[in-house]
Amino acid sequence: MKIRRISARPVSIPMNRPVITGGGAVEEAVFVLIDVGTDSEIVGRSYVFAVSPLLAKELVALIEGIGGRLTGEDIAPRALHEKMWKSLRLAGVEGFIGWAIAGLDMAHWDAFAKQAGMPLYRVLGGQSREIDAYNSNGLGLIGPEAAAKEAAELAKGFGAVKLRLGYADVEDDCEVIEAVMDAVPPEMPVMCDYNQCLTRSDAKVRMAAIDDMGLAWIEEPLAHDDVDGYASLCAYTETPVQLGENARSPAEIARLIAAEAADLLMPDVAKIGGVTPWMNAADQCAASHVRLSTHLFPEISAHMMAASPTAHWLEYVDWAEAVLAEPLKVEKGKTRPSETPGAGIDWNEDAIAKFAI
Ligand code: SMN
Ligand code: MG
Repeated sequence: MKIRRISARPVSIPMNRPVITGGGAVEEAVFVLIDVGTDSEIVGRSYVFAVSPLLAKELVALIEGIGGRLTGEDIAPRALHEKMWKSLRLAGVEGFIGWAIAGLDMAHWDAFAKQAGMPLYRVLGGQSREIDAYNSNGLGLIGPEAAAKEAAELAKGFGAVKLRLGYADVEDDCEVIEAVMDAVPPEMPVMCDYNQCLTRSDAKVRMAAIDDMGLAWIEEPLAHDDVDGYASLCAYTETPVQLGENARSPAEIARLIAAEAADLLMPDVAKIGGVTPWMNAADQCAASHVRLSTHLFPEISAHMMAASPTAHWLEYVDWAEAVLAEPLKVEKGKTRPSETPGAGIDWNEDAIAKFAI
């Protein structure tokens, strides 16, 4: 099965609940939808999150440019990943170029699994299993009353919720944590995310205040690449420290593990460069007995989690749902990967026409 055509279409989907984090706001969900056509009927599909609307056009150009150079190649995802990586390493395969490679890699895996007639998790050697899912929609910096109301709604049908922190004062952080914990069912895990907004000294103060509040994890309190800062923070914090959504390669995951810079890891399939490097990172977490969660992209992430021995929590967001034919279902806090051949990504073309940029 050979690659024939590539298309990348930007869409902007209004969010049900904008996410205002301590590290920046996301008010509309801008995605680039990728179709890799082949010389059979099979089309490999995936999407990447452009984060900012400013970046959609450039991401489309990179995906079509990098993907276009693979015309005529066999759909062999690992070999194609190596090819893309080697052809761009002089330019640098991190950041934006890496996201384009990741989108193409995800579409290649989708096509490869479709050709095998199997859901992606089986092609990765996994088994269908229940995966714990937390609701990561909303819960931005909206104050204790609004956060409590939203948390009660978001907790329905989910195993946990995650709130964003980094209010002006540490007392505000504590107040919101208490309000959210009171609003969700007793014993429901509550995660929190600082989105890299604290300095080392701020972090010392905030960690001291929130460490005994019973949070399930504290995510990205420091700049994501402050490996030494994280190593000492992990040593003095009782609550597990979660990190990894900004890892740009499996090598970065290896460094975080070696430095004991995180108790838990959650690589992002796009930021790390695709399914191929994500599974490499997952294997390192398994080898080092580190619990592994996902970041965004819930549909394809469910497949990768089903093939990951230390799978922990799947991050559920509904941001791409409007343009998907079959959104991921979460019931009673659990999800499973889709059963149709591929990664479970199919388009709702009417919605795409409506949200096209
Ligand atoms: C997050 C990432 C990207 C956009 C909004 C929020 C956040 C998360 O770090 O982990 O969900
Ligand atoms: Mg995060």
